[in-house]
Amino acid sequence: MLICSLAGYSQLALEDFEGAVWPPTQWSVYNFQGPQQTWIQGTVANGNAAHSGSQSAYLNREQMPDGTFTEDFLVTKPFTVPATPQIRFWNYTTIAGNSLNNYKVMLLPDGADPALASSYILLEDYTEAEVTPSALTWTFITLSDPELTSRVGQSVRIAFVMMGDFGDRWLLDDIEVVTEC
Ligand SMILES: [Ca+2]
Ligand SMILES: [Ca+2]
Repeated sequence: MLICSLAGYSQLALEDFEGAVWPPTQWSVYNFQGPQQTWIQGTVANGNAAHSGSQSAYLNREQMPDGTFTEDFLVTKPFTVPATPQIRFWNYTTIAGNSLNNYKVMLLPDGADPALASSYILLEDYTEAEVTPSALTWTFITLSDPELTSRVGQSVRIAFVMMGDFGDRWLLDDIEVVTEC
């Protein structure tokens, strides 16, 4: 454990979305497709779930023209990739059964324009059953990826992306990037 704790470059500190500012400082929200809904602060007071405390990140579902899909990005602040990096997050969907959304974790390389969807590199593509086997239950996901590992010491950002057509709603909480021990 001692070796692990000393191995660190700085990492992405745990973001619990409990702050008053939305999005959290240096985080970004991009609404690339689907004009109505975007990532907002989820609050228990407004009927949204939270894994920690009383707030989370929340993206509602949106009706789209057939054959087209929403594309909403929640992007972390820049951080230096630590040794043996692992992305960790808790997530939650709200409707039982597969609502056919597509969920992605993507990487924004150092110096790339965060306002362009084409700047991001796909790390992992999840079906709804993979991210949340059960609706209305918080599920913990860990992701280690060679693309991220290849950038140890570089400043990057991570994007959480949902695509869908009136599928499910997605909530995220307690996101961090750490050295895997
Ligand atoms: Ca929280
Ligand atoms: Ca569902």
